[in-house]
Amino acid sequence: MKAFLVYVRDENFWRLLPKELDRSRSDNGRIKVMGFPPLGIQTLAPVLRRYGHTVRLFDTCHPQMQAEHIAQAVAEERPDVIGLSCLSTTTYPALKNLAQRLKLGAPQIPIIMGGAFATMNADRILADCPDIDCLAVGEGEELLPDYLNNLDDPGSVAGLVWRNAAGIVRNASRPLIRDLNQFPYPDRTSLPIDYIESLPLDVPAVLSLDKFCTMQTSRGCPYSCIYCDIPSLSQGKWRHRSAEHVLGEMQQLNDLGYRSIYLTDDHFLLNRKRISEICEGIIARRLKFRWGCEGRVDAVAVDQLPLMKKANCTFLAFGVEAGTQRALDRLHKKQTLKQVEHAVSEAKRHGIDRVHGFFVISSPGETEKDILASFRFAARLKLDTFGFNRLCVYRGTPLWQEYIDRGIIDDTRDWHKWFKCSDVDPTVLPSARVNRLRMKGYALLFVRRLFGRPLCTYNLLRMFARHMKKADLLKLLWSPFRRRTLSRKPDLPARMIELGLEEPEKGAVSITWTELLCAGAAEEKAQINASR
Ligand code: B12
Ligand code: SF4
Repeated sequence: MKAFLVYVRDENFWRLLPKELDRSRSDNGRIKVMGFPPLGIQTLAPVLRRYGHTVRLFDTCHPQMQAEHIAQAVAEERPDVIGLSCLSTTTYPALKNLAQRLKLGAPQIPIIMGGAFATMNADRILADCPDIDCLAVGEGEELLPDYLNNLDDPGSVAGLVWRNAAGIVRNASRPLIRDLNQFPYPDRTSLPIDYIESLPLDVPAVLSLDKFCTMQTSRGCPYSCIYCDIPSLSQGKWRHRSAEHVLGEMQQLNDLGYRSIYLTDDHFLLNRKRISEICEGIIARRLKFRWGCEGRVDAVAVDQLPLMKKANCTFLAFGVEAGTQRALDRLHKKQTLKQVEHAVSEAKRHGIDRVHGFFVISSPGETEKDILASFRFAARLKLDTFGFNRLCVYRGTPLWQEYIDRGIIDDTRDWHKWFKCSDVDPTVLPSARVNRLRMKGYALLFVRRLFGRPLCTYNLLRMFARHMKKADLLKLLWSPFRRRTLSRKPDLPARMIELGLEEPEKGAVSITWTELLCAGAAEEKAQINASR
């Protein structure tokens, strides 16, 4: 069988490398894109090939892989199946347009959609989009080959949601894959694209021009932060590939010339023994790339940091999230400010080049004081880089469910949307105020950084300046103070639209006794911590 696998991009998270930054000597016909590779379809392609199928990959960031080109390739090559993949809610409109275009040209070729958003919303997508024939719920490595083998009998494919004459059918669910070591390594060569290590920002912030790719060594996370989809996607479990299997892939990447690797694991830092086996393997094999990963501050195997540094881990990103214990508790983060401080300072002490902090502001109940406290906390930490995003809510997260329970979201009408909490939740500061506070916070942070850690700031700017035009560097520095314009703004919930509201109604929520008591306890805890 022949399958086309298409990764549909969200235009806010990639851009072509500007010509003047392209220093490669040879024009090998590959284009250069600032963005992460489409690891989902890269993972699925070799699995299908192992079963004897032919696969062609598309990534819509390529100028020759736009809807019209894919439609033309479909018409010429007549694949047996088209698989569409996207990550998040934000890409659904683009994916729907593409499905419509492809269906129009080849109505008889089945279109199957997969990915995190598809997994969370399978039935609704099928009801909403007649051009998609079926949805893959969960991991695709076993499901997709099974589907290709049973095109005439979709009812037999566990994990598939599909349509028959009677309506939408949800087959029995497919269990999570137990043995992640059984699959071939992802195909990183057949797409004619070099992915450039960069920050997905609205200015071209190139980090290096070394050969770069992503890799996944484990899946899932056992925690349950209220804004995160991972616990439901991974059913609260953390599964991992063996160190040996991971090292085999790393060796392959090393031999292919990759010199920078980013681990997209939800939580890489969970198992000390595994971290040390991987690091020791990298050192023993003399692998030449540098690598980075994300993790929680409480689980950071602090005693592994020297080994990680020795194994050339140069980037660590922590989910810091907030600078008050009250906000951390409200987010169900299950970490303390002390743990944050400890993890960040240990990472710097052991020589990790760049330590990044992810922060969210404007979470439910957060006050102006709390938000500014987060910026002050960030300024105190030895972080090299940081990002302060406004908290957003996506379907499948505990916060989405809370908003349904509180009457803010109508799941039947709002399922395909995402919201900034400050746009919809009456217990969150209004968006305009949050934006002003964010600018104030950034200004505070910059001043403190500039005067408090001038050498570190200089080195950081030098790193960016290596691959960026001066004008872009200035734009980057200025960007926190500018209004970021996403090409697609978040919607408002159906109920607010009906009522003609542009801002949530203040005082519309009733706070329960439990919430009151918990908030009190958290406050107290923060004070105890502060007094130590
Ligand atoms: C790396 C990453 C990013 C990278 C982008 C990577 C890229 N390729 O462009 C960056 C940092 C840019 C990013 C940005 C965003 N992300 Co993100 N991201 C991730 C992360 C951590 C890992 C993705 C990954 O590499 N997975 C590894 C591959 C192997 O898995 P996969 O793609 O899911 O594919 C498997 C299955 O889904 C399935 N499958 C996939 N496609 C298909 C197709 C078919 C036909 C079939 C049958 C099966 C199938 O099979 C594959 C193998 O099992 C996920 C979390 C996660 N664990 O999924 C969040 C995640 C997908 N991101 C999320 C979000 C919200 C975003 C943003 C909106 C955040 C923001 N506001 O800035 C943006 C939107 C980006 C976009 N739409 O392009 C949410 C999505 C929630 C939702 N309901 O929409 C997730 C789940 C994180 C979370 N904490 O909840 N992200
Ligand atoms: S935010 Fe991080 S720690 Fe929290 S549930 Fe998601 S992956 Fe786990």
